[in-house]
Amino acid sequence: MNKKLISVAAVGALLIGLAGCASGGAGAGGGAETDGGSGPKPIEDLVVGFAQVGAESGWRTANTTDIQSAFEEAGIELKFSDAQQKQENQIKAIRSYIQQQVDYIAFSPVVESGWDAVLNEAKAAGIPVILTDRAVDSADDSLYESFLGSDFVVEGQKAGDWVVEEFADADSVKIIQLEGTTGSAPAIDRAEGFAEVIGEDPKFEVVASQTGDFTRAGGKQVMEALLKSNPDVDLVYAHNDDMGLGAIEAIEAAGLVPGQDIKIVTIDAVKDGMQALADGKINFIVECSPLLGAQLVDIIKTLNEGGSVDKRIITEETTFTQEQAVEALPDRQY
Ligand code: GYE
Repeated sequence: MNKKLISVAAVGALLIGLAGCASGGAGAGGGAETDGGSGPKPIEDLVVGFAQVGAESGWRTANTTDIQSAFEEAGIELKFSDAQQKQENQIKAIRSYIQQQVDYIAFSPVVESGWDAVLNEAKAAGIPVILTDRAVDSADDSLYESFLGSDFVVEGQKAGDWVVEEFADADSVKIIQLEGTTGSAPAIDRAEGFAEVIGEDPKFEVVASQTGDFTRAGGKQVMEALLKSNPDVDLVYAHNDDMGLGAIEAIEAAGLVPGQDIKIVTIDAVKDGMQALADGKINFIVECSPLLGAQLVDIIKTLNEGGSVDKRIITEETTFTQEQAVEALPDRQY
């Protein structure tokens, strides 16, 4: 008898769902409806396309693993592509997701600009887009449902705050900045936040600033060259751990002691970075969390149920000194 009641209820729900579909006129996206006209699509029927930046850093691989396992756990099908840090590859991947009529598209834009055309195509196809990790500079924010990720300006400010304190007694501080991918939101914002803070005191001088493209090899190569022209540098500010780790190799190869002769501050706090911090080779790390998978799944579930999500969802993060890294390392997941 109980079973019967449940099945009657289920059929009822199905009918309501179907009626909703008919009156709501479900588009290609199905789950895209925000007019409340259609019921939620069963989770197991959802298909999400994710266009990843690449595999340039420890942060990125941790981010990929986290996203893939969050979707697997939720039982939502995830189509995944790796753009190898090229915008044209990401645009191609997004276009292919549109063609396949996925229910949602999520992506981490390799650079900030140049997205309006493809985002308009997704909009026209009725497929909602969620930005994860990195922002776009589109003036029209109706082109995406939400932007989930860190506040990179604040991260740059936190790095700057540490530098101001660390060098409180110094008369002059020469700084090399290793920038992330040119034109990417984290490279632009981390430079801005840092410059804002150190710019308040003229004793801080950025003697060289170049991109290492967020990779370890890039950080090493740039640092090797910049060390030759700036052997008296006091500090390296690297926009991510990997470039800082590359810089450590270059500094050691030049016969200097990283963390002592040249201080190093980085952003991310991935395991290799934390290990170098605990070992005294890096002096301070500002955390940037790659664990965005569960929140991305939540956003998709909410939209699928016809709910609304915040346009901007900011990740919570902390900072680490060398002592704090020693303590945190044993439990660090990535
Ligand atoms: O800091 C870096 C990665 O976009 C926040 O990209 C991300 C950055 C991260 O390559 O390691």
